[in-house]
Amino acid sequence: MSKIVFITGATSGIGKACAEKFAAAGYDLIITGRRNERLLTLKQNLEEKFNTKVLTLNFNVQDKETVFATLNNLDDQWKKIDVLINNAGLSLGRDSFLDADIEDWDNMMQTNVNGLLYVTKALLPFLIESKAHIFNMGSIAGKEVYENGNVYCASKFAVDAISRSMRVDLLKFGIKVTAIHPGAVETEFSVVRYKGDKEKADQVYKGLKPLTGEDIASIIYFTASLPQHICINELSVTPVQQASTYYFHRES
Ligand code: NDP
Ligand code: 8X3
Repeated sequence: MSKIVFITGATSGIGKACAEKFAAAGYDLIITGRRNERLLTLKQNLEEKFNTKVLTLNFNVQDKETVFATLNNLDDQWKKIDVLINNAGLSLGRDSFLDADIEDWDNMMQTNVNGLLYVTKALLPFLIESKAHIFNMGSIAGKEVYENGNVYCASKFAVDAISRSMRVDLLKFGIKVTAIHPGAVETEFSVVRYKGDKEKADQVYKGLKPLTGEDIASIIYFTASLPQHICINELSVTPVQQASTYYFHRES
């Protein structure tokens, strides 16, 4: 029987790259996101290319009732989840405390923190049963704050704290918990953050060779493939031209 990976936010960027990586390695997949057409296209491509089984679940991770209703009703064949990748997340705006939009703050906290909690809590009986490996997508923004990063940073500090707590509370079940803390990864992240302003988004990666979703997917796959007795608790990973959320060595 193939192993099963459950990936939130698989419609783009890191989550999509994880889906491709794990499918290529023979996993069956449960992929989620709000953009259903993208999920269906990805399912079709992965099934054709890798002859793997893919279940798509189309929900907003903020929607507690739907998350629990959907995940509590998973068909038996999909319950033995070996790897959960809590990846869905976003940043909205890069404004000071004074100027930031409170709706953006709510959206980030409800997605990056509440969404991750809902999905994990709903799946927990299955994860315990299969001694799963949980990956939580943090950020270097969850390790140090930067100017105008305020609530995005707070949401990722929360992911860091939640990952540590999960590791302690789930220790007795043999569950592994790995927090991944990337620096600059070129995905749709900055286009979302700057609300479609592609020019502003491109500036984030100017003069840099940023990480790709595939880079992070390879790291996650490697970490998930280690022997059962080894757990990498957390990984901080940046492009070689980035030392922190603030220090970059850009080529002009
Ligand atoms: P993308 O914008 O490319 O992908 C984000 C994914 O999250 C999409 O699949 C999106 O799917 C999903 N998502 C967002 N909001 C929701 C929601 N409310 N419900 C369900 N799914 C949602 O960005 P990345 O791949 O870069 O981001 C993935 C994770 O990595 C995020 O948690 C981000 O914070 C983190 N990260 C990114 C870094 C970067 O530089 N790119 C660096 C550090 C961390 P859909 O819109 O279809 O719902
Ligand atoms: C994304 C990395 O530095 O843009 O989490 O916040 S950063």
